[in-house]
Amino acid sequence: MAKPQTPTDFIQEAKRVLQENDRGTHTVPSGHLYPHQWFWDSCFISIGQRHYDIDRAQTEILSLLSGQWSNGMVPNIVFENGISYQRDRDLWQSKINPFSPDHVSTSGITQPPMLAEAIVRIGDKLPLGERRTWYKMVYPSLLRYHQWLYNDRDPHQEGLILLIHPWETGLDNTPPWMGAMHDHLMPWWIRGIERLHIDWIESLLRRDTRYVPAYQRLSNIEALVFFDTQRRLKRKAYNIDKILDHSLFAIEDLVFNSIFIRANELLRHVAKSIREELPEDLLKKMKKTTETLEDLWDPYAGEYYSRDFVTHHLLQEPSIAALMPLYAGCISKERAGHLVSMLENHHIFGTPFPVPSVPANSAWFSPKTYWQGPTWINTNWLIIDGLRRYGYDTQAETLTAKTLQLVETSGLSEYFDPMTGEPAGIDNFSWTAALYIDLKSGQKKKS
Ligand code: 9WN
Repeated sequence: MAKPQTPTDFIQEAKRVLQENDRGTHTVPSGHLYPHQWFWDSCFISIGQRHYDIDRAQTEILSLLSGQWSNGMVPNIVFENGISYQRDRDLWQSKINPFSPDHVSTSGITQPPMLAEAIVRIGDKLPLGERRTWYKMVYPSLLRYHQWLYNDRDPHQEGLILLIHPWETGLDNTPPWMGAMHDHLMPWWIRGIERLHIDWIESLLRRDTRYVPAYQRLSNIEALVFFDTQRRLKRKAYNIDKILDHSLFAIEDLVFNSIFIRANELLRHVAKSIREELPEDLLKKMKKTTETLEDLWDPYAGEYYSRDFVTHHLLQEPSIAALMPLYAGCISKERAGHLVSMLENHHIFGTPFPVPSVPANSAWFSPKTYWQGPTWINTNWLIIDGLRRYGYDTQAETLTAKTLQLVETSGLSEYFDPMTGEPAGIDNFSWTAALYIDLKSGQKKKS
């Protein structure tokens, strides 16, 4: 492994990457592989930018919100203009939905609701008056986004938000989703392609495997199902009622709902700071979401899982999602203690370079395959925050130190091998750089 650079150099290096990926009003996750603006990436990116350029951090979020739909949906991708990106925009054709914005092209699905966190973290860096101005500016969009999640994605008012595409999880090929897919969600014609071993056809259409070794990414079959799911959503013009009649995926995702519970708390905080009253019905729904997280607890396995929206069966494939209720902050101290013991157990999440996206003792564990084993800096950041909330300061500091050291040693990569610390995925990855800056700044403040 490369010799660690000194931390001061490394902050500069992280800023350099963010500047290189800066497109003026937004930052792309990485120059070639991800050439557009992504939702939760921009939230994490702004959390780093706020330490050295608060205006730029605000612009990052405002630029994301320029892609918000008139029904409140915040899309996972706001597309770059220009002829070379026509194919990406055509894939989605989101203009077929009457709520999509006129002036900018976007995808038709969302991503984990990190918006409230980004807004508040930016607010924390502003003097009181400016903070209130900032909150007033973004509050209507934030509120509409949360309302849209309830209106569109909790159709039976059960409290949990359902997702309709693996891309919405942010953890694309995570085992709970891929398990369900291989078990019963695969379209017949894709199963045929799998049996005939002609899935290589898909590799001709993919961008990712041009930049990253194929063994580190989704399989061709998985990618084919992703594109087919996306095509079905487009056919239904991204209209949820029509989609739910014929949907492939409808999953109440644990990561998403944990982040949403926290985001609801932050929305309440923003509203209170600017003396806005949240609508009564929304407050009730928010309370219900918090309570309903407990329905995802499996007492036999001693773990939280995602749930199938239709059957209400828990998807019992272990993944890093298990730790996200720490970030949600609404579980009992006892449950939190149990999650921390999983985090520290060497056979589960306590690998040499933690935290793996799939526990080491799972049959799915593959240390360099995208969301099926590697360590990602954004999930570490969420876990560190959750540990602090429950008073596990020593564990939070240890994980912070390990995360910073991993990045200083292996570089600003997309993800890392949790056993060897080797870099994997694309390099010069924006959220790794931004969250490095944020974690380092937090560490400095403490010392
Ligand atoms: C699809 C941009 C995004 C991240 C996701 C990550 C990956 C996209 C892809 O890259 O997803 O949205 O092409 O695989 O899984 O978390 O936001 O960095």
